[in-house]
Amino acid sequence: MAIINKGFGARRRQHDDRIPPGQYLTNDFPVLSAGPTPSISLSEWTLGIEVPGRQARRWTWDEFMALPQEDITVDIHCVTAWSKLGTSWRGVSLDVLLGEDVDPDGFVMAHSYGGYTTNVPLEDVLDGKAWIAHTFDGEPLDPEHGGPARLLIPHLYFWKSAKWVEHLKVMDSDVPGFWETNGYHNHGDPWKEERYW
Ligand SMILES: Nc1nc2c(c(=O)[nH]1)N[C@H]1C(S)=C(S)[C@@H](COP(=O)(O)O)O[C@H]1N2
Ligand SMILES: [Mo]
Repeated sequence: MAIINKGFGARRRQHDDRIPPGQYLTNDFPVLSAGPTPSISLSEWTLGIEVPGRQARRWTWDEFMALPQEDITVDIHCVTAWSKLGTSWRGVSLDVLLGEDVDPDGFVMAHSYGGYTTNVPLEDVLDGKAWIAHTFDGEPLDPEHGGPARLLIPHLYFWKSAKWVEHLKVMDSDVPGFWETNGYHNHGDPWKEERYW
């Protein structure tokens, strides 16, 4: 009886309506990196933002941590088909970092320490949809998972959530990033299964 109930429960969980099509649930936190994990000390870490027509901005770790912080609990979805529900993070909203007067018609290229890049439309990172996260599950973000800080765009496949983010460049036109030039979809909405070209 117990076994039947357990099996039923597991099956029900796989059909959770928080899991996008073609995804399976995992409770692990797999590490997926295209290269080695860069080691960045907090004293050398900075985060830059470039917006056309504005002077470039750069925050040190202390300045970044002094910005308004948010606690975020979200589901995340990797294109390799794992989804993880209810992950909890702390970080700074891109609304704070980009400012209110940014033209939402643009695009953003995230540049990481180590050279990784990924592109997203600005509208996918404004209005409470994206953060630079430095804490996972109440602990400083592991280097393997992008520490000191990573982009978090939970409503897109997780390759858009650049680990070890170093600067964000706002652009008037769209330019593909690392995976987007290597066969991944330009946008990456898991609910539309925008996986590969
Ligand atoms: N800088 C950088 N960011 C990255 C990657 C990477 O290789 N380098 N991999 C991406 C991919 S494909 C995924 S699925 C997630 C994996 O994040 P995780 O290792 O914390 O699970 O990070 C994304 N961000
Ligand atoms: Mo991925």
